[in-house]
Amino acid sequence: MKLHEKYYELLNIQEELINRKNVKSDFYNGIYSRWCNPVLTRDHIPLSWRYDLNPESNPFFQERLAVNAVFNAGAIKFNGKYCLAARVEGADRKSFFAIAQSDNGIDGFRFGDYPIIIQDIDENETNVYDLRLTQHEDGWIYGVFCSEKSACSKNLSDAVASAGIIRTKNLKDWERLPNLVTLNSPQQRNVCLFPEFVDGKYAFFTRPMDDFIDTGSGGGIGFGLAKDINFAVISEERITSKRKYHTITEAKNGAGAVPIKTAKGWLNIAHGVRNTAAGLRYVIYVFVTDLLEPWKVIAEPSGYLIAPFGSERLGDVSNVVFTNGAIADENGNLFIYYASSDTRLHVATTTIERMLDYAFSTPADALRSNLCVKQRCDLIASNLEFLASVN
Ligand code: M1P
Repeated sequence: MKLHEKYYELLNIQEELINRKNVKSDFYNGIYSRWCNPVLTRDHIPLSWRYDLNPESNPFFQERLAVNAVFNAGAIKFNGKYCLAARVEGADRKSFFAIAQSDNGIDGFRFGDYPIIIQDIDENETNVYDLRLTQHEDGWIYGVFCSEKSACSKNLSDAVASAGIIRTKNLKDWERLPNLVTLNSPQQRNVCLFPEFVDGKYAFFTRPMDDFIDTGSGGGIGFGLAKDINFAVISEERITSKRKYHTITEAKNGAGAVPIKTAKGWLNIAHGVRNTAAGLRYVIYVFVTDLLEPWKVIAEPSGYLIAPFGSERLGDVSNVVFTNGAIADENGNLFIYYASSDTRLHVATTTIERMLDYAFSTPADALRSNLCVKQRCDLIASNLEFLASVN
């Protein structure tokens, strides 16, 4: 029996998409480069995940299980390949995870044969999303993700979010562990495991929240320790990067990529959310924490690192950029994978050196217009003086 001719047509189009070379865009800020093409979109999803290829059961070659979006991805370098564990959202609104690999981290990402299969430990778990991949010093690669279920209240949108944990040694076979328990926070999202033990324990960034959407009394990104990863329990969450009035984190914030160890501290690339008349606006920001006391912020440049730009502004959830994965190469190159508007995934490239310069030399948020304009006037004054000295 022959395959439908449309199959070959779509396959050619997809091969062109995957083999398309990415090019740096002309965006400039001296901190990172943007790239013209997204690294992953729903059009990268293999046809065999969407179509029934058998003409007998699919005479019209209809898409049987459509994919709505490919976005928020965990990231890791594994066997020399740049590997992304993307959030794939079906047209049915349920998300799952799938690994795509590339040789250079900026283009050529290709999905494997199957999505990640996660053991079902709770029949009420309805959705899973935003996997953060950690190569831990204990030898395992961990994936920490949001596990969501209905709150079973009168409001159908009320949900309960917790942190699910899986682990693997080969990115193929995954073992599921019990969800993280945070004794003082009823809900958790954006939980992220550090790659190293802290005080001999597993260290996490958490996001204490009272409610599913609003963090309520949750004051920012938390830091907590768990003795045993097989039954991970955090009894105390210390707030690290705080939410602050009239800043990019006023409504909420959350850890993003797994903390990156540098000579000057743990480099953290997180997200901040503020409310606007047009809804929530998500941006990506940076803070650095102390190497020995990773709950202590030692640098937090004001404002955002990445905000939705140009066509990134539009999508299923517009005005959002979000990251949950970055890869730091041994030579200091850094690949930040960020999604725009919950629709597609991009890469921004930079170096650890540039990011540390950005983190430690950009002034902190002065928190008031009066003081912020003073910061700017100080910059202008020193520039005018410098220009006069060089002319
Ligand atoms: O829609 C924007 C983001 O919303 C959530 O992030 P947070 O928990 O900070 O509100 C997540 O669902 C994330 O996946 C999504 O991109």
